[in-house]
Amino acid sequence: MKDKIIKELLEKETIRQNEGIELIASENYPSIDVMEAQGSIFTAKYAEGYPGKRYYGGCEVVDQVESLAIERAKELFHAKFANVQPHSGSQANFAAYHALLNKGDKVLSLVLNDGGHLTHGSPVSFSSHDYQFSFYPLGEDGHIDLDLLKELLDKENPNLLLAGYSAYPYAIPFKKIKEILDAHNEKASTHCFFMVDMAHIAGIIASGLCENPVDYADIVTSTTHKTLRGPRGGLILTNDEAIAKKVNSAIFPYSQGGPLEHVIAAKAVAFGEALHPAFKEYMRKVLENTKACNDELAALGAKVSGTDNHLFLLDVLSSYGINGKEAQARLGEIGITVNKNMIHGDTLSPALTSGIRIGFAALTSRGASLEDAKEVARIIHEALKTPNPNIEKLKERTAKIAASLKDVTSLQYPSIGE
Ligand code: DSN
Repeated sequence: MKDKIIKELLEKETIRQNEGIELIASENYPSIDVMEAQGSIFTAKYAEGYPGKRYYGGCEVVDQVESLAIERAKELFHAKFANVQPHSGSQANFAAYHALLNKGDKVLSLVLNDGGHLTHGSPVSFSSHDYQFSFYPLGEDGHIDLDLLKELLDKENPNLLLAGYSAYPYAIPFKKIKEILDAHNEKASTHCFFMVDMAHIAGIIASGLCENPVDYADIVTSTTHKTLRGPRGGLILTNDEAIAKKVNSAIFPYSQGGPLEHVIAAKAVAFGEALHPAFKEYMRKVLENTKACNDELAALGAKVSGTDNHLFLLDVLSSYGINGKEAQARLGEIGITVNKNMIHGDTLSPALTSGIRIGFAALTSRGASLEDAKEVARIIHEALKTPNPNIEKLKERTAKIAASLKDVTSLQYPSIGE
């Protein structure tokens, strides 16, 4: 690369990622094949429209790329229709709302502090400006309270019920939610659609290790770069042809222009990797590592959420008397990257928080073992339990784990496309 400044920054970031322990639950390391597709000449092509119906000439090759991505996405999630063009999860959610709702319609979504996403009705997001949001809280045990959800559905009579979250460590009972919604819809004056944002757990769903929301929801949105381990981008799935048509128009021409065909090529590669049986083994290891770290911290006396998926929440305020912001900074000093996160019933502001969110999708992609996951727990505990831990010693322990893991720029995963 000729641009010296960017080259240097790229090298710095590669070192940071290789020498650190990445525990942000929404991050992951794609394969070199995904990165090769994403950095390819497909970026030079304009292709407004959809395969076979483009506004530009010369789309015969990108048509094949996009069709392959669509077919693989459908196979992976057992969906009848897929739109692979959303530039991000937020764009996917924007289009999904537009496909199902009229401006001003009512949406029932999880209380944001309990793990929702900005596009799920935050006052600072378009979502709360275009639609009227009301919220269902989690039950006292931090799990979805189905009785309360039923009550709120009947009370609020929304046009859309939204499930799927950013910081929820437990299995989501999609089937039961759908049963409750069906019972509500039988007697309600307004039909309520069901939308699932599966961004965080897409990889777990693809592996068949939890319920598949595509079987129950009218629309499922996702990102492709979290547990699914693809390029940064979005995805929308549905089994309903009429909704699929509305989704396509909501993406192009309503909210996006030319699709990012280089990213769509990378999505096709990632779907091909996720369709390979080896991906299920990877995902099993992610779940095992996450649980091992959670359990080790619990054994050391820390207050953790427990986990059924790729993440858990550590209550640093109850466990160590510090807030999430301080914990994030302290762990950052020793080479462990996490994010501060609200926990259920949090009394601190989102800028401080009482917890941190810990996920193992990324570290497991680098080959982290159960022993590594337990050692990470012990390092976190040592780093947070006293105000003045031995930073240098803890840094050495983190560096030792990182050095034993695979290089983030050369990861290769088996694919059905081989
Ligand atoms: N920013 C993502 C997360 O960290 O969960 C959600 O899009």
